[in-house]
Amino acid sequence: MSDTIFTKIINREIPAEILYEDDEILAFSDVSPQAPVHFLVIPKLPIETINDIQPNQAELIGKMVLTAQKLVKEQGVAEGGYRLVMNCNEDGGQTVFHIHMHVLGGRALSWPPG
Ligand code: DGP
Repeated sequence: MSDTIFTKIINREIPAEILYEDDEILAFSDVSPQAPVHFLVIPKLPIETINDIQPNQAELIGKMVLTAQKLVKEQGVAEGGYRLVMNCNEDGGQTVFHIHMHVLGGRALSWPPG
């Protein structure tokens, strides 16, 4: 798999507003925010799509959710509510082929999506 823009963010080759980092996970603000709070949680491991997640990566995916949970508290939107979104492939609207969880909050979000 060729590097995506997210590998460049992990490697600090391009700047991003980093909110959290450990050995396996990175979280940073989305460059094109769709809500007052909009950040991305990614694994450092470059898994292309949700379709490519393996059973032995279940803990890693769980850590993405727990990272989102920690950060929404810090950002003050945990109680008001928020949304976690993972887009997959063309119909899902995926544009960066390194899995990522969008975390959106800070306003009422419409449902269903368009
Ligand atoms: P998706 O459409 O689900 O693949 O979302 C990709 C998101 O990545 C999109 O909301 C914009 C964000 N994004 C793309 N390029 C960059 C970048 O260079 N920096 C940051 N911070 N976010 C980016």
